[in-house]
Amino acid sequence: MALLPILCYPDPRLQKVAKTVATVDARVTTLIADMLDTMYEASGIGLAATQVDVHERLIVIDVSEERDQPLVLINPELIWTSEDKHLNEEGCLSVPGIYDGVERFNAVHARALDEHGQSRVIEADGLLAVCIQHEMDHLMGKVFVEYLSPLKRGRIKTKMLKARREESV
Ligand code: K1U
Ligand code: ZN
Repeated sequence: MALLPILCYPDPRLQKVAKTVATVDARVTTLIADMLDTMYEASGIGLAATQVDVHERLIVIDVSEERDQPLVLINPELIWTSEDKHLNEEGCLSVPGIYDGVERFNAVHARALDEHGQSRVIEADGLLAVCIQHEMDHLMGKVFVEYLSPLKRGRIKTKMLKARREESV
C-alpha cells in the first residue's frame, strides 16, 4: 500500500492537461492500486491522476456506500451526455473544506479502458455521473472552483494559501 501526496489548489500542476495512457502495464497497475489506496484513505469518492502529479488520463472512482466497488477509467471519453443539467454540491480532495454548487449533465456515457486494458462503456447518472465529469475536468487541468464566480474563487485561493503557510510554520 502506498499513499500518494495530493496536490492542493492553487498548485499550478493541477492545470496541466493529461496525456493518453499508452499501455496498461505494471507501472499503470501499481499507480491504480496506489490511487485507490489514496482515495479511500482520504475518504474521497474519486481521484484523478493529475491530483497526484501524474499527468496521464487515469481516474479511480468508488461511489458505493460500502466502499467496495472501485471503478477504473483509463483514457475516458464522454460519448453521450443528457440534454438536461443539474446543480450539484461538489467537493474536491485538492480543495479541502470547500463545497459549492456546479452544473453538470444529469447523465453521461463514458468509454474507457478498465484496469485490464479492456474497453468498456459506463452508463452513469446521479453521483457517479457528477463524479465522472468532475474527474475528467481534472484531466483537462480544470478544478471545480473555476466554475464559481471570480470573487468566490479569489476567496478560496486566499484561504488555501493561508492554510498552506500556517502548515509550514
Ligand atoms: O476529485 C476529487 O477531488 C474527489 C472528490 C470527488 C467529487 C465529490 C463530490 C462531487 C463530485 C466529485 C471527492 O471525493 S470530495 C469528498 C467527498 O467524498 C464528497 C464530497 C461531496 C459529496 C460527496 C462526496
Ligand atoms: Zn477534485
